[in-house]
Amino acid sequence: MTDLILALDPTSRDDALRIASAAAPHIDAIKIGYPLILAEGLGIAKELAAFGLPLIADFKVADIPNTNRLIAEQVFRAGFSGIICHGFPGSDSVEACVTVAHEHRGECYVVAEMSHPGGAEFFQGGTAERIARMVIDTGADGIIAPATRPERTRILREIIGDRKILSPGVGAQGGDPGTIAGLVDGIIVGRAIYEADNPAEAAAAYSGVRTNRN
Ligand code: NUP
Repeated sequence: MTDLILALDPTSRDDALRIASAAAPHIDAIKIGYPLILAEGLGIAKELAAFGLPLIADFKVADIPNTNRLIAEQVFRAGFSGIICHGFPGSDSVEACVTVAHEHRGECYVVAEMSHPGGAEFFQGGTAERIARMVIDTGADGIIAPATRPERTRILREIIGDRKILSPGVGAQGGDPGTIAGLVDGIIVGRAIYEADNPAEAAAAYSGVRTNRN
């Protein structure tokens, strides 16, 4: 089954809670990051965790191991169940996030290749593949790989085996849910749900991917 993960990037608490509430019956997890947290504060995490769904912190953490550890501890203390970090700072930095995540029975995902057009500039040419191998070596739970380039995500799947792939880029960035769903464990959808006239209906439509995992 492919999960549907709502990327909740509105910058007002009221909009975020209204949309999360409408979408909740149709989604498997919520992901928030800088837009909502910088606007409304870290306390929003506890309010969203109350929906009873996994809550992923998309901070793309990318610092030295000690700072990554300090950041990850705040993330899990705030009520998150998962964290996204970058791989390019090195395996020791990733390990710091993985260790804290697992101490809290949470998950750590590493960005292997980004979904926007510029994501092809630095992540391709072997980097994404190296990061995917690092996920195996560090015991991380999975990677973030692009729905906008299913052919790249297919290559990364061969490297990471049954570790998870969460895939942004569906909807607003042009990725097709039907094409990517069979390759990944979760699709991440933001604007196509939270900017829809009827977010519940949009979430229900994207939740069709749940039947598509090969
Ligand atoms: O490579 C990535 N692409 C991406 O869009 C890694 C991400 N974490 N994201 C995030 O996924 C992005 O920051 C946003 O929160 C979400 C996609 O949102 P949307 O394009 O569906 O609105």
